Amino acid sequence: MRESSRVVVIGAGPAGLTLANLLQLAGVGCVVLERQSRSYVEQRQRAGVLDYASRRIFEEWGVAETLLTGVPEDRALEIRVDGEPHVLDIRALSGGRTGRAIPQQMLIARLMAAFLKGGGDLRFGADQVTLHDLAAPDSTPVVTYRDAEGTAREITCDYVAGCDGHHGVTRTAVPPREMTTYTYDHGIGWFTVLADVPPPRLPLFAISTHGFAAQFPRGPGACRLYLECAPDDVPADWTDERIWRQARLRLGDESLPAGPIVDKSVVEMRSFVVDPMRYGRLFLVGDAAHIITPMGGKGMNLAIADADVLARALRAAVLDGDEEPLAAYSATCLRRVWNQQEFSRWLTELMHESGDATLAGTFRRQLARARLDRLFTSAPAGQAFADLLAGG
Ligand code: RFL
Repeated sequence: MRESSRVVVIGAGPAGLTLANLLQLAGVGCVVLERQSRSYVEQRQRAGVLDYASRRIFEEWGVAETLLTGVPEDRALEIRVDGEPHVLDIRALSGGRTGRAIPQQMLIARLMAAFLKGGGDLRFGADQVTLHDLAAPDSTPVVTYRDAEGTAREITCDYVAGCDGHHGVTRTAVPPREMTTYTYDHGIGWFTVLADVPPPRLPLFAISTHGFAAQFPRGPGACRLYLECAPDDVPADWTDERIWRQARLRLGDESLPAGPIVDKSVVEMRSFVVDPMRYGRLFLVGDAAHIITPMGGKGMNLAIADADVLARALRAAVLDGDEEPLAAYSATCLRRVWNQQEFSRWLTELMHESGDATLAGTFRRQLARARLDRLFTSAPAGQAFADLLAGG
């Protein structure tokens, strides 16, 4: 089966579905190929905060109402130090540049519904996706795959968007000599659970000598807990009893209610960036090009920001014949990516070293505590933090 499309988007996560919607709004034709089923994609729970920069992207494209109606503002957060609460008023510190607290799967479901309502072509169960002729000077790319019925298909296109996450296939189509890869292991582990218990009033970071913990709302009746752990821990090391005992101890809240745990995993506390995020007519978007630790909540937001830059560049290339924005795509995105990697690493150090002295010693713990104190007492320090949370 042979067909053609301007753009083939590989992957229907936040990157792929944002890009697909923006291309549809721009009048640029695309086909989205997703390996998994629709229900799998709609139920995958991960991030929970859309930052201000992402909200602005959806506002600028005129889809904020469709995607964000009824979604609460992410207006403040609590940092609890040895059981003592400190509330940062992010709305005031950022001058009103707040994000929205939206579970990733809710955003995915809304993006998918909007794309399909607009007549979008989204194909689930696409297996064995393979890219050909990405950088050939005298031919255009071809994407081959097997559809959900097992039929071999072939799509000729002008551009391919690799939105297939960190373990996808598109990045592997790039010859290693064409890309520089940067990786960093943060040397800590994070054990995370999703639990059906009432969420905290505010997103909560907790610092104590027992180790770092965080608790974030994920909708009205659920929360995500993160617990610092040994880098080689596996989920089986964490019984439900141990999870709730450690959560209560670290959050300094003996009355924290336990409840059903619906998912347990160990998060890779590793960062990864490729440069450039382009090879010929293939453009890597989101986790396919970079991963960041969940500290700071930037993974999904970087994916949305990349998609915005690429959608604008493809619109210029396809509708106006102007390939300059495409030439600038990688550098434009990487500037933001490195800024957010720095923020995430800074926050990781701050939150972990101020509690657990076995990580970097007691001197570094005192430095981290001084930095924390500055956040609570210095308006410019609080504003700089809120500015980074806002993204951009
Ligand atoms: P995704 O979400 O991984 O989507 C990629 C899509 O591509 C599909 N795919 C393929 N399709 C076709 N052919 C192939 N060969 C394919 N291979 C893969 C996949 O099925 C999938 O549908 O990447 P994308 O779109 O770049 O989005 C990235 C974000 O999902 C990611 O950065 C965040 O979820 C990271 N993250 C968090 N980000 C935040 O901003 N805030 C958070 O609080 C936050 N918490 C988290 C997280 C990620 C987590 N995990 C499990 C990695 C918490 C966790 C536990």
